[in-house]
Amino acid sequence: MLLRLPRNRQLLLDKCKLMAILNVTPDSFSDGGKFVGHDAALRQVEQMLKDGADIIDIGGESTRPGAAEVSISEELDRVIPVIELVRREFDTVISIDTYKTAVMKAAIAAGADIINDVRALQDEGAVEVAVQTQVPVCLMHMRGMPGSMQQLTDYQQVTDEVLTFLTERASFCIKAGIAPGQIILDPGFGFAKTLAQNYQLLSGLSKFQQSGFAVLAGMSRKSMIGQLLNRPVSERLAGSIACATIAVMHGARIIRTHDVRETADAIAVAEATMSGELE
Ligand code: YH5
Repeated sequence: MLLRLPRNRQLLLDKCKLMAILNVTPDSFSDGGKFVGHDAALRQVEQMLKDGADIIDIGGESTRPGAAEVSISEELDRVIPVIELVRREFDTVISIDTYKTAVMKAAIAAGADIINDVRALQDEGAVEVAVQTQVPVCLMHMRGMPGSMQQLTDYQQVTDEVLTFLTERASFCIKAGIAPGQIILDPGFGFAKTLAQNYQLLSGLSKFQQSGFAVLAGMSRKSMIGQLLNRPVSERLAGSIACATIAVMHGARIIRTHDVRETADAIAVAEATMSGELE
């Protein structure tokens, strides 16, 4: 499996890759005022790359359950300068975490390589941006919007329904002109799912891999860990590592994480177990 990136680069998914989360919201890099601290963001990227990140996932809108929406211009103001700076300073792969077509377009022009969309390219014009630019796309499953989604957790069979949604979205994208090898599927842990449903999805993750598309899993610090273990966000590292390890064992090709160094170690152990690489 190989993702084709802009400017004749590529990302080989033979081994599981690490997507490091870079939140550029005012609360994450605040100088106390309106400005987001670009220096702090760049230093964090430098550290994440040293720790083993393969992709820097830049997001300007919190999509946590219950979070408020931000306007397009606010989101652009947050992410575009950071994408330009990261592109200029580092030779790394950049994904843009957005569901807004205008943000995708501007982010790719500023140097982003991958669209990471929690709404699976359902915004008007989003599929066309992916077709025109030919960048890889991560299609994630969710229901409703972040403000309301935790009321939308009625499923007959969560794994089958999420997989059906994602493969239908993938077919639609392929018909529109996106290359199948450029599509990544993500069950969307924590997005309109109960605790039990999140663990059903994790346990059934190999069904997603069997679809033939690359699979991305993002469970880092989420409430599926906090609720199960009764831990606050600051104490969810061990649980997050366990989730990442299980996901790799079930075929995930990209793990999205806040804790790069620790997750890189866990992935290396899981890969050595799976691949026979040491023989
Ligand atoms: C994802 O799963 N998630 S944003 C609640 C938390 C912690 C973290 C403390 N973007 C995903 O990271 N993109 C987000 O509780 C994503 N897959 C992909 N592809 C939510 C998040 C978070 C939410």
